[in-house]
Amino acid sequence: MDSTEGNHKQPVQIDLEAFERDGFVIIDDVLPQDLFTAAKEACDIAVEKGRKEEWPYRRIVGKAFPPWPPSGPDIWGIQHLMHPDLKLPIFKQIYTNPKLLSTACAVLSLPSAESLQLELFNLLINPHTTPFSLPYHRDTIPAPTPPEEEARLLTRPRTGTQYNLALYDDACLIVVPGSHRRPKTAEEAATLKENDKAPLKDEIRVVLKPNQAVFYENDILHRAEYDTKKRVTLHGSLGKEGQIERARMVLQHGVEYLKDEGFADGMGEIGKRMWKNLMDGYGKSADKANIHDI
Ligand SMILES: O=C(O)CCC(=O)C(=O)O
Repeated sequence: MDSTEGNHKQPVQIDLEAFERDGFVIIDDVLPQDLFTAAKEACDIAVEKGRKEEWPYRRIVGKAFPPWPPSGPDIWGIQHLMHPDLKLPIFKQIYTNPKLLSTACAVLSLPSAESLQLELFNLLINPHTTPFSLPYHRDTIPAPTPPEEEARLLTRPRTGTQYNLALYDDACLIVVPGSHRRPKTAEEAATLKENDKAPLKDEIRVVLKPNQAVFYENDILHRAEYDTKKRVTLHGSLGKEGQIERARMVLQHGVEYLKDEGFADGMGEIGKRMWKNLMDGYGKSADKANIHDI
């Protein structure tokens, strides 16, 4: 199986100006039809295993961020889709889909997918019975960070990207366009101090049709609302090769399977290279302790 041979260098046209300005961009018709259908089938299996507790790595309703407890009232995500124990190797093929990789290269200004670092691949789903929502957050900047420090952290060079690829209609993600480039306004800070799930001025819902993906800055101000309407949305992250900090963040918690020498077998040359880039970065990391998740 190799989904990336041959056409991985085909550039994808994305509106980079909009991405820089708004902090997100939507891509149409991501997967070829046969892979899109196969992705839905594989996700059905993964979701069923998650709901039946046959798969232990799940996002549990009631908790927004990792680590998640082993069980709870309901689930809103399935973690580690590329884990060999899940026995759904098609997720490796989807993760290395040329259009996804090419979009990541465009966002990260990389010449080809050989310069990408393999990271995480998860699934965001609707809770079955228990509506749930996430508070406003930036993925790598804690909410209480003072505005000056928040402003400084938001000027760090972009080292990775992430996306939501919808397999069914999805309008769960809510973002404040442009908020990846500035600290919270005084009004936003005051509103969120009262209620960290309160609507903010200028927020919008990111509405995705099946087979559309949104690539977004993980430090954009965002929240999410999950009702019980069917949601099956793939959530992946990719880094730039040589990003030692990101490699450490990916590999620090419970992802021993990624370190297995045979992990990238069957992923094709590009997938193997991306995996090696991750492992090389991790190998260069001196201190593998006490860091946050991405
Ligand atoms: O469900 C979503 O689309 C957003 C998830 C999210 O914000 C997160 O995992 O940090």
